[in-house]
Amino acid sequence: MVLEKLGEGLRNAINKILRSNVADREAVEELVKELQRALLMSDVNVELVFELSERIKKRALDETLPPGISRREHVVKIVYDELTNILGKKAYPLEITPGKANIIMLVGIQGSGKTTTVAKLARYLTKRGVKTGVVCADTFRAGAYEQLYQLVSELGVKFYGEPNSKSSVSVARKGIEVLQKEGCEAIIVDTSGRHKEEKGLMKEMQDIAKAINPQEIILVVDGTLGQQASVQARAFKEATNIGSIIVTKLDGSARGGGALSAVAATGAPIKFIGNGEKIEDIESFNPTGFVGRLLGMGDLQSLLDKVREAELTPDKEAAMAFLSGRFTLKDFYNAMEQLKKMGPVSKVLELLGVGAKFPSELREVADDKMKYWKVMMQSMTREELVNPKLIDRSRIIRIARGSGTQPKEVKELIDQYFAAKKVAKMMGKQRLRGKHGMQIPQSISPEQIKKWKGKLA
Ligand SMILES: Nc1nc2c(ncn2[C@@H]2O[C@H](COP(=O)(O)OP(=O)(O)O)[C@@H](O)[C@H]2O)c(=O)[nH]1
Ligand SMILES: [Mg+2]
Repeated sequence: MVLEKLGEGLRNAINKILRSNVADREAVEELVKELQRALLMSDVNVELVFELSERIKKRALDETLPPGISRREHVVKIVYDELTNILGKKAYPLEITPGKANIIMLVGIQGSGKTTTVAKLARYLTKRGVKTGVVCADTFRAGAYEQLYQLVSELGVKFYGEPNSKSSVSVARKGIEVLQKEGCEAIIVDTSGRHKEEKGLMKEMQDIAKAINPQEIILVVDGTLGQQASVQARAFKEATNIGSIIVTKLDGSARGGGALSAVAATGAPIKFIGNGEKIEDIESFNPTGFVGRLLGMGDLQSLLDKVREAELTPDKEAAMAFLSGRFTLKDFYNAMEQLKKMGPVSKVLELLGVGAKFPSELREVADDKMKYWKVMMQSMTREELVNPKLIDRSRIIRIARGSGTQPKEVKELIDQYFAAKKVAKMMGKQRLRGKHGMQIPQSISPEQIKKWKGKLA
């Protein structure tokens, strides 16, 4: 399991707040303290932890709750957001352009896990149908050739190396040439990284890169370095603009959180993480999914879905006006349109806690019907739009003719409008509290009406 300790700490903190009755200031502060503890134990940078805590606290206490979401759920969502943020926000998948040889070169100091990762990547790509070859351009370390050969020998991966060569540049160049001829779409080059310091490492990287012109250079960083991993990442990021990073040994490393967050903070894209010695222990890195798993995704996914759905809720005032029954035909249309934009109308109404009370035809107004409504309304006078009661039989015929529709279709629109108005009015009278606690007042002030009309116009 990746970052086991950190995940455990975070989950404990989260579960505590989810089980509590309230997420008041005290509970939020308690949560933040526990998060801090877990993050610091995982060697996440102190300043980063501090910034993160402040943001979580501020957002948790200041932000308006999406309807239907409890404060505790909201807090958890915020923690999720913020953790995802410090791990780099988005995923950077490895891109292989088909029909040509994509040259990928791995660099990193000795022992960081390069050779293992070359083999892991070769397996990963082969599994995805990419014809892959590897080159051992580590001419320094005795046994480097053997090691890589062993690792990939059973993968159906092409291999090139020269056990007795002393020139990494020439082996790399030759290897590319040979594997290209063999039709490899991805050629992964292993290097020695014998340097203790970043400077020497960057120099070697540039020498080989000049000779083989790779699409991508990947720095392999040892995750057990914790936040110190960022020193290499930064030097690397400055030295190349075609670079990405793989953080290894995140299995069991107590400092992996520090390594990942510190590398992400340099802005260098983390493409994969290594989580074990075995050749299949690699995964493409996606901060969203990663944090989800750390926090125990099972429960979290439904919560996140719920919040996302709730955030689709229409503007509160507009919704209240809609439900007060004080809307014209045009407002009715606009409101329906607004609702439709937010997803299936029935879903939105449900969220508002009024789904069941709406006439079913209204809940399932099809898009094409809405289109007709628009044309019909364009054939109405201003007066009619504001006061649909005026629309009698002869006006209906006129509107139908003007809009190229059938009178019975016009009638249907008018009927639905009145049906909605009636339901809304009734609910207004009941001073309905939305089942999620949204208050719908009996009447609304003229200011409010003006405001929401402006919004819908
Ligand atoms: N636990 C663990 N060990 C790893 C991982 N990646 C590499 N190693 C180990 O780290 C050591 C050095 O790996 P190697 O690939 O030879 O590093 P190189 O010198 O950079 O080529 C080996 O013992 C590997 O088995 C990983 O993700 N998890
Ligand atoms: Mg090696």
